[in-house]
Amino acid sequence: MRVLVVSSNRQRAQDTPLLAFPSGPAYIAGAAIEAGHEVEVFDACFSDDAPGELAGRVAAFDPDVVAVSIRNLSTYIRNAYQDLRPLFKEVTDCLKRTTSSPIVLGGPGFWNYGEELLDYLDLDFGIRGEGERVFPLYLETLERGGDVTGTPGCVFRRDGKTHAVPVEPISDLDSTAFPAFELFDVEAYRQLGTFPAIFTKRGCAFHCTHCPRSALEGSAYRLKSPGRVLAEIERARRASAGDMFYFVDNLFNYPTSHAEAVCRELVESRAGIMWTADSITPLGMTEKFCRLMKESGCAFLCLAAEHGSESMLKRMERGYTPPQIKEAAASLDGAGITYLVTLLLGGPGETPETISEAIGLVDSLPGAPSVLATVGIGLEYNQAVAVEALKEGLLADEREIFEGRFYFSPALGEEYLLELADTLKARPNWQVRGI
Ligand code: B12
Ligand code: SF4
Repeated sequence: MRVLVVSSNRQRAQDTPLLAFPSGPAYIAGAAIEAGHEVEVFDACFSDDAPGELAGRVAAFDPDVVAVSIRNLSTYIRNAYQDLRPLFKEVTDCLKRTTSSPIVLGGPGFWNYGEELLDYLDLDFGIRGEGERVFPLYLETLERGGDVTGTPGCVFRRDGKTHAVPVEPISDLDSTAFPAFELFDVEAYRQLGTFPAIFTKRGCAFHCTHCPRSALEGSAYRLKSPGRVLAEIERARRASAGDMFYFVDNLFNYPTSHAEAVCRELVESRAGIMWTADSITPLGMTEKFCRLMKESGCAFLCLAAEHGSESMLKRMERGYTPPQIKEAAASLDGAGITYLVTLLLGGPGETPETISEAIGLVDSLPGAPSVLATVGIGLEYNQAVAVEALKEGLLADEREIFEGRFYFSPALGEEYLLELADTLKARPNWQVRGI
């Protein structure tokens, strides 16, 4: 079948210091190619007239099915809030006008908000979860005229009701298809400062109160073998994806033994690539391990400290203490790895005192790291902070979350937040978002 994969994300460098590569679309495009389909992609990110160009592409390619990947629903930054859903709607409305072929939704945004997105976009079908297996399965069912509503992870509307089939996580990630990075303009992304994104595992063993990942992906790790990670990188390089990669695991360095094995594979095979990762937990960051990361090509890392106050780290269920953040920073600095520290301030329990503790901790870190501080927690489904917001009466109904809502600790008044913004923005190396 002719399959058009649309990457609908249009957040560019001017909107975010953290630009994303369309790796979800690349993985599902790779899976469809491996299953024998003819695949083209449309990447809305670099288009000034996405609906116009998409209409042209649909006319030229005449797809039998269109897969639309939906990433983040908003910027998740209170003072730079942008609701991205109308941009997705522009894309899907254009498809509805230009083709009668089925439209299937998927991607991280759809994973958590499938039902709401079908209603918002007025569409009838999408698939939650990892697409490498289920997307080809869906295509095969569609091709033989079978019932696609049995597809694992699918959400569909029928007779005025929405139905959801449970997600089936992929247990053997090594057996999945390689991502088709060659279908994307890797160079354009590189110029905006981001790189082909590869993941070495799925799942997360932590349950941080601001994050839905373990609820969605499961808390058991599903690992790619180091050999498979290397093969993915080599395949991507042959397809001109360049020599710089972004590991996009929830936490690249946890479990540490797996990250070590991946790094050793890169060293022993003399892969000669450079890489960075989002994100790194302070846990297990010995200097020996940091040296191994450096030797394997690590160019730069994002140390996701998220706080520096002992009580807040506990409350956020981060699983480490301020001294462990300091040790990790010392190891990175000792190994000569440049790093950025992230902070996530303003959650339940936050006070001006705990914020001072966080600033004090960051000030004490070696290597003068850059700091990216986000103030205010973007609420999400499957997130403990949202449950707290409901309890505190800050949300009347959970469904408000789909409209974009934030949590700010009631102990931080607007006046204090304005002052905080002035103080933090005046600091060299700090980027402050949310206030
Ligand atoms: C790494 C990462 C980043 C990196 C990206 C680096 C890079 N070079 O790409 C950085 C730090 C830059 C980043 C930034 C942001 N991110 Co981010 N990021 C992630 C993370 C951890 C992994 C994303 C990834 O690449 N995964 C690997 C790919 C292969 O997986 P995937 O995209 O999910 O695709 C799979 C499935 O979704 C599915 N699929 C995808 N498309 C389709 C389509 C169809 C039809 C089907 C059937 C299936 C399917 O199959 C794919 C293969 O398994 C996710 C969390 C997570 N674990 O998913 C958050 C996540 C995507 N980010 C999120 C957010 C909020 C942001 C920011 C807005 C943060 C901010 N405030 O700045 C920005 C937005 C940036 C932008 N749009 O440009 C949220 C989005 C929440 C939402 N529902 O809206 C997520 C989901 C985290 C969370 N809270 O759960 N991010
Ligand atoms: S924030 Fe990171 S470590 Fe914490 S639960 Fe989410 S993915 Fe896991």
